[in-house]
Amino acid sequence: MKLQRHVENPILLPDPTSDWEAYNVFNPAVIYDNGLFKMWYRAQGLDWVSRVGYAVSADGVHWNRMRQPVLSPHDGTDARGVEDPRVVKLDGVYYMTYTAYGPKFSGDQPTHVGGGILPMVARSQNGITWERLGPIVRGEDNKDHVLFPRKIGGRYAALHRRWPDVWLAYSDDLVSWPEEEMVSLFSPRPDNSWDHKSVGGNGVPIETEAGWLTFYHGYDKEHIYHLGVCLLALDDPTHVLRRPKSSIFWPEEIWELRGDVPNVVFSNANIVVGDTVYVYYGGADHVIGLATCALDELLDFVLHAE
Ligand code: BMA
Repeated sequence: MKLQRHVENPILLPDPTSDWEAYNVFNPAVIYDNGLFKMWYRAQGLDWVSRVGYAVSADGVHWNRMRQPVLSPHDGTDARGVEDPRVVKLDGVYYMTYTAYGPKFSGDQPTHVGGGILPMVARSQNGITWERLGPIVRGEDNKDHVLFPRKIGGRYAALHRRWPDVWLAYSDDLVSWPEEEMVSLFSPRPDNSWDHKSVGGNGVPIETEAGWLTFYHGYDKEHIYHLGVCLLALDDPTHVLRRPKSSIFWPEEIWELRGDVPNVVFSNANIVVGDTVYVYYGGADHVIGLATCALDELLDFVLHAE
């Protein structure tokens, strides 16, 4: 099982005429909303600070982008950038999870704890103006957080990456995420496999009858990023039902092997349109690609592969 690259890849490139997205565009969130593909993507320009740009498309391949970013650093906690958006629409409201990158903070005090990142949640009525709700947790190396597309047991749920594992967290209001309820789901695999060194969640988990079809990324000791899938129980996603050993995507094209960071395919979006899964990803932290597969083939793989 392997995702198929789109023939028009890469589908979004940096814009040399724009100061904020001149160098890199990568790691986009995408949703399919009222017949329109909507993309929020990470961009870096002349100051190397990450911002989030916005683009729309009728076919998921050709995009019209806004001239200005829709999310930019706003205070000391994200002075070095807002990174890796993941977006879901819940009850008519857009929610974005993204990584705020700033100086190293613990609580309100600069410190050496936590790598200087905060796993943030924001909300928007129109996808363009965003209100920040705050981080899931503070003072630790935590990112790759993504909301489930509906409440589970009456509560909001999110995957997050508390290094080196993928974890689950619950919340009543998307602001408070009780520590007592945080649970580790899975770890890097203890052999020489593709996800041996690090793992993290990708796009919004896909609800199927068999469980939450969940994309994740990992890398090995050579630091080559792969994408894989697992299946989490619908009512209790802390229960990992299946986690096939082989990955389903890895860098092969020149723009995935070489760019700003080599050997990276990094996805924040795996959406289902019709019977097809569209996986959007950053290639080498530099450009954006699209790869697809049939949903039923992927389900067959996650259910039956070794
Ligand atoms: C991760 C994230 C991604 C990036 C990847 C490879 O830690 O920061 O944004 O694509 O590294 O550089």
